Amino acid sequence: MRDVLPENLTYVDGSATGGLTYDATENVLEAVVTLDPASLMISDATGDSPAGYLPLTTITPGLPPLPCSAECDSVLIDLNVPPFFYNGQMYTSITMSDDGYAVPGGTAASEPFPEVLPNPNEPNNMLAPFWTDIDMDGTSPTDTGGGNWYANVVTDGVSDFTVLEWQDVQRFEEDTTSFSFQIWIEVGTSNIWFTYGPLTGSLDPVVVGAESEGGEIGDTWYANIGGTEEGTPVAEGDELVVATEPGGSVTFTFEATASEDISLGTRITNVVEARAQTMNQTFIAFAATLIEYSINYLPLIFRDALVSAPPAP
Ligand SMILES: [Ca+2]
Ligand SMILES: [Ca+2]
Ligand SMILES: [Ca+2]
Repeated sequence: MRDVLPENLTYVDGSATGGLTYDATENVLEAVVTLDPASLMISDATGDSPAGYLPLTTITPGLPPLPCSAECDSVLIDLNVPPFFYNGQMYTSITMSDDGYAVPGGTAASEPFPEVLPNPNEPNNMLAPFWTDIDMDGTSPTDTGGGNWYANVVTDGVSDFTVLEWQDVQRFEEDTTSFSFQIWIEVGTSNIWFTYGPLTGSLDPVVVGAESEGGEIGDTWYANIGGTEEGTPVAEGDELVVATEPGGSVTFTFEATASEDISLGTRITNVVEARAQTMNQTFIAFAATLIEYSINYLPLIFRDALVSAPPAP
């Protein structure tokens, strides 16, 4: 962080806080600080999710599946949902992909081939309980594949949850497979879980993970790509929690005095440059202060006005 003081300001000695130091020769305030990175982690939450895997059609008998295309493969569906938070941001929409992931805030990117997360390749901001090439039951009478997707808002009487579900879905061209899993999002919070029902078939390939909006941070709970595995394979009954922590912050303050000859109506603009060493990016911020009044200090004259109490008799 670097702040070259405007010429008509004078730094007040000793007033800088937050790790700022003042260099009088250049009239500049500078600080280099290390902030806690933001984090996004998936952990075991077996027994701690709202209801584990609970088919939406069990909660609401007769609930229709979400609409789909003739093939119901390589499809995205945009859903408006009650507000929730993910990685420090509020969202009121989410896009589901047939391929076992969802994207808070939406995406136009459909990607059947899973990659270890995080990954800056599109799609980003992924919540991926079971990313693999899924082929569901489409509207065409000759369509291959199987299974359906559902979404609903359910309540346990205390909290409301947006639940996204892939039910008995097949992997593309593997008609003996059947996978059931859900994303649970507690409305108005950042509480997000992945829950798993029956998973029949090979886990190759599949990625279970989550990542941030730019794909910079994230976590992979399990990946199996061409038989190369990392993490713990998911199984029926598993419950995972996706936890995000926003990054650290720092506040700098200092005082400065405007020079005496500054005229009313002058706007003092202070420009601050902040650079993130890891991102190779520079951010500029500025504050403009309008001088609207001036005060003339009158000399104060102290007189010897203390009156001594008369001595005790
Ligand atoms: Ca299909
Ligand atoms: Ca990505
Ligand atoms: Ca697919």
